[in-house]
Amino acid sequence: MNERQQDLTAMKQWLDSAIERGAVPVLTGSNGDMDTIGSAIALSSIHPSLLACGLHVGRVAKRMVEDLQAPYRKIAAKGTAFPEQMGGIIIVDAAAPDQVGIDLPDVPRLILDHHATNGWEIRDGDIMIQWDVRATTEMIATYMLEYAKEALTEPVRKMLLAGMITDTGRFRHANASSFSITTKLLEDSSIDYAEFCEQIEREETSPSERGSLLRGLARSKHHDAGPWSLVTTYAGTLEGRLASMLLGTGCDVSLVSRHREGETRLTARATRKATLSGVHLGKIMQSIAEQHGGDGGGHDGAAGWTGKVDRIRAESAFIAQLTLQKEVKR
Ligand SMILES: [Mn+2]
Repeated sequence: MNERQQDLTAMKQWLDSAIERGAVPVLTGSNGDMDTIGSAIALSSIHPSLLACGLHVGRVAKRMVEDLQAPYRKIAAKGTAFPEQMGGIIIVDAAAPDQVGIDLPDVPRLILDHHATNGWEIRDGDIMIQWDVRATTEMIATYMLEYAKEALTEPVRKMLLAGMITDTGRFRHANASSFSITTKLLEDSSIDYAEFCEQIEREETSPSERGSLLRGLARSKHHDAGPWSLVTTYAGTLEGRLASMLLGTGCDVSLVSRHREGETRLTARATRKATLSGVHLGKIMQSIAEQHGGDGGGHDGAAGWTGKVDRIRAESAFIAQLTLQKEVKR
C-alpha cells in the first residue's frame, strides 16, 4: 500500500468510528473560498451525521451553494451551539486552528489540508492528512472515488470540480493528478465542463469593487527584490484578484497589502517560473509571522499574512524576505 492509500484507509477508519460516536461537523476555513466550502459540502454528502458549516462563505462559493441548493450552515464566531453528542470534528482546507475562526470543541479531529505550511497540533485521537495537491477537493474526490462513489451525485461532483477549478486558477496551476481526478469527476456525468466554467466565472464585480481594483492598479509600484521583480500595491478589497492581475504585468511576484482597523493583511502571488526557481511565499509569510507576530503561511505561489504592524513595515518585511530567497538555476 502506498502512503496515500494508507492515508485514505486511516481517514475511512476515523470517519467510521466518529460517525458511530455521534454528529460530526465539517468545518471550513474562514476565508470561505470555493475549495474549502466545496470540500466540506462534498464530504458531508457521504453520511447524514456529517454537516458542512463554517464562519464565512466567499462570493463564488455563496453562489454555488445557492445554485445547487447545497446544505451548509453558517455559524457564529462566538457561542456556537454544537450538537451534544459529537463524534468528532473535521476541518478542511485550513492551515491552522486560527484559520477556522471559532474555538474548537474538545473532540477528536480529522484535519484535511493541502497547504505547504501548517500550524496544527495533533493530539491523541486526531489525524492530519496533508497532501501536496492543488486543492483540498482533490483529496476529498480521491477519497470518495474509493469509498463513497454512490454519494458522487452531479451537484457533489460540481462542488468538487469548482474547488479544483478555482484553486488551480482555471487549471493554469494544475498538474497530472488534478487533471486525472477532474477527468474522473467528469466521466459518468452529464456536466458540460465549458458551461460549468462559465457559470463559476460569472462572478460579478460591483462598480465600487471595480473602482477599488482600478485604484489598486494605478497605485502599483515595481521593485527589484534581489533576483526577483516585484510589483506591490494596496487595496481595500479583492486583494487576491488584484494580486493575480498584477502578475499579468510579467513580474515574478506581486504583493497587495491592506490596512483596516489596526490590522494589516498581506496577500502575495508568484508565477510558476518563480516558484520553480526557488520562491516560496508560504515560507516568507511564516518568517514574517516569526519576526513581527501575527499569522502567516500558505502555498509556494499564493500566501498571506495578517498582523498588527503597519502596512509600510509589513511591506518592507516582505521585500526583505523575498530578497533573501536565492535563485535556483534550473
Ligand atoms: Mn485550497
